[in-house]
Amino acid sequence: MSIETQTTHTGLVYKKSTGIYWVNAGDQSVTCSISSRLRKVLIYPTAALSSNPHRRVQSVEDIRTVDPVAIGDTVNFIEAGDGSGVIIDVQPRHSQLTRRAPGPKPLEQIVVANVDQIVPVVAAAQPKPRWGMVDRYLIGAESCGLPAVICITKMDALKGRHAQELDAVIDDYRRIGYPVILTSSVDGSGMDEVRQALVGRISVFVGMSGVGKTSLLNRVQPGLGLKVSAINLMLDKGRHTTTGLEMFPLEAGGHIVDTPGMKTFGFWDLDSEDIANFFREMQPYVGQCRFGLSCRHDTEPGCAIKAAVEDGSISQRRYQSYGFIRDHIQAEEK
Ligand SMILES: Nc1nc2c(ncn2[C@@H]2O[C@H](COP(=O)(O)OP(=O)(O)OP(=O)(O)O)[C@@H](O)[C@H]2O)c(=O)[nH]1
Ligand SMILES: [Mg+2]
Ligand SMILES: [Zn+2]
Repeated sequence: MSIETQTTHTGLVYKKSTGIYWVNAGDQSVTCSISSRLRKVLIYPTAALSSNPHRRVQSVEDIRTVDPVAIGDTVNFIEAGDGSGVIIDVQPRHSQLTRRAPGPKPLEQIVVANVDQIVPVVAAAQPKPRWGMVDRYLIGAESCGLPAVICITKMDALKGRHAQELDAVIDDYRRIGYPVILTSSVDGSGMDEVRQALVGRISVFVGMSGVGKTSLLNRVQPGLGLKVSAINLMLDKGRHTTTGLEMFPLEAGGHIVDTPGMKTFGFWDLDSEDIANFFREMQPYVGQCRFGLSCRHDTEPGCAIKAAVEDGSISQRRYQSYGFIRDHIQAEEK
């Protein structure tokens, strides 16, 4: 039977691994591949495929890194009848969290589609917090127009002077309007607050390997029984227990996407001069500097953002983080 004469179904992509997509359609789960037509159309929507054979070959090569179908997508698919199917279409997204796919080629990767909020997860200790990564996720959220809630895990493992350092950073984030939830999957603290923040929404957990994303999800939604494992404390690094992305329904309503730990979070389509716009406390000062929009907010005289750092309206730490990320992107642009 040809594709045109078969009935199409609609469902939600809730899990995927290379080339395979698990689609939930009502009461059934269908394992799908994607049609090659869909790949080409989505990768190069404006390319005339038949008139440019070289480009066509190129697009097929690229598909391994840029996937046209993401977790959270609503898709139309054709069923083969044995629990498998072929995705032929992706419905328009209301949001997406994107990043630059890891690797040398500049390619976009959609981490998750139709998500309502981003939840950067960071451990209070073991591994020690990397706030620069949290700032990167927040830039990702701001640039995609999505709200973020910061979750700090392993509060039970926090000791001594680190507790004071942590308090100061938490204050920074709360002051600029990001909710911060303190949790422990060992003693269960903060779980009601996390559940409340997640209810009725589609959220995605992002963070380095070993910070406790999956443990938190297991505790928030008992019964999932997801695999977690001890991190290597000698190296103070995680070791990637979660390997694929998957979306889980929450009993109270809403969904969580658990992701494997990310070593980096590269930006897609952001220039170094855009970055201050996505530090929400800096954004109101953009354009107010003596050199206007060409100010890098670095050593220029009359910089409105630096003045705000000096009078305490913008935190030193966030300003340093801004400079570091801006310079990093600028180095990549060269
Ligand atoms: N002390 C303490 N340990 C925790 C807590 N949450 C998680 N852990 C431990 O941290 C380790 C890593 O937890 P995971 O939940 O697998 O971390 P993950 O962020 O999902 O890691 P990836 O899947 O690799 O990205 C495990 O040994 C957990 O038992 C916590 O709240 N307190
Ligand atoms: Mg995990
Ligand atoms: Zn400036």
